[in-house]
Amino acid sequence: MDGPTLVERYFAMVRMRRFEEACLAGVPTREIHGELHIGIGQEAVAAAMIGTLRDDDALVSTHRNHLHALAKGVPAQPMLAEIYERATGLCGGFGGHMHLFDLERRFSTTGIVGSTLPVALGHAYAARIEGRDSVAVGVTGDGGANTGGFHESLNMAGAWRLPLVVLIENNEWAISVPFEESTATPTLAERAAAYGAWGRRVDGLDVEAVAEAFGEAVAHARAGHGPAVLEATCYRFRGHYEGDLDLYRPAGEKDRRRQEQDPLSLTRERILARGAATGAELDAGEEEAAAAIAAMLAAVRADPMPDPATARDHVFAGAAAQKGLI
Ligand SMILES: Cc1ncc(C[n+]2csc(CCOP(=O)(O)OP(=O)(O)O)c2C)c(N)n1
Repeated sequence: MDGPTLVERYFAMVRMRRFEEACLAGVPTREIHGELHIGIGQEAVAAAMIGTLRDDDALVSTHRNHLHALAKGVPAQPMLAEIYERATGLCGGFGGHMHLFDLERRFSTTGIVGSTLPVALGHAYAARIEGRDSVAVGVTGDGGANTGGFHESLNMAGAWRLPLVVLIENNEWAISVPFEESTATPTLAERAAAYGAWGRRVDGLDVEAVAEAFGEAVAHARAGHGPAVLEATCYRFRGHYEGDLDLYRPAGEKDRRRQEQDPLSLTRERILARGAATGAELDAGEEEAAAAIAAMLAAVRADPMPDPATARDHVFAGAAAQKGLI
């Protein structure tokens, strides 16, 4: 398969995990306000996107967005600074964790469940109007797949053959609502048929399987064959948000999943079984990733907070224009 090697994808997953642990450090210290949604356990899905998307492809993500941003190539330090609400952040510290935005890489997020897909649809339509062969990826959870925006976007993309790739991270839970109680069919991928879309379900813990399927979905959309729906099954290891008591899932189930189905451990085992790297090489790379993220966190913590006097500059278009900001 073209693109990054398994070892490279593994280290991307390790960096993602260390990055999110660095975010977790800001919750008890109250450096991060509001809800923080972490994707620990879902790294394989994001790491599988690396190497397939171009800067001119759009990626629109959800409230659980850090891993997707890293996969799209959004620089980690300004991202961490944005999550830590610093002036050096991607959006000057005014957006925070749920509103990451990178114009250059066409990456954006929304905290409104289900609204990633209409936004991605807009990017897909823009590519059509501008005659570009870019695709637009809209990420949603299994809960978001049950919103009107999911169906309306796929219907329009199907009817107009727009290059929309819908990536569903089916982590089995929408806050406290289990997947099988809210969905009539055993899979979400089978909905693709209703929209004339390419559709497939894949094991979202298997980074190589997701990379292969994602590559196929993007190629389908880029070739002008219309939308694609890729459902990646996975499991969220932490509560819905930091602060969630998470009493709706049996503790035993969570512990077992963490032990047996951690995508990082599974990928590491595969690398060792194949002899693609030695344990010592992996240990060294892991230590390097941990040190790099620790240094990044220390740097971000030393960064200034935004100047409160500029707060309104980002609220009203008139004020922003007057100051030459837009
Ligand atoms: C329109 C809207 N309704 C409700 C919410 C509250 N809410 C935030 S996340 C969430 C569940 C999302 O579940 P899912 O799409 O499966 O994503 P996951 O959190 O599992 O990644 C809900 C209901 C919201 N943010 N927006």
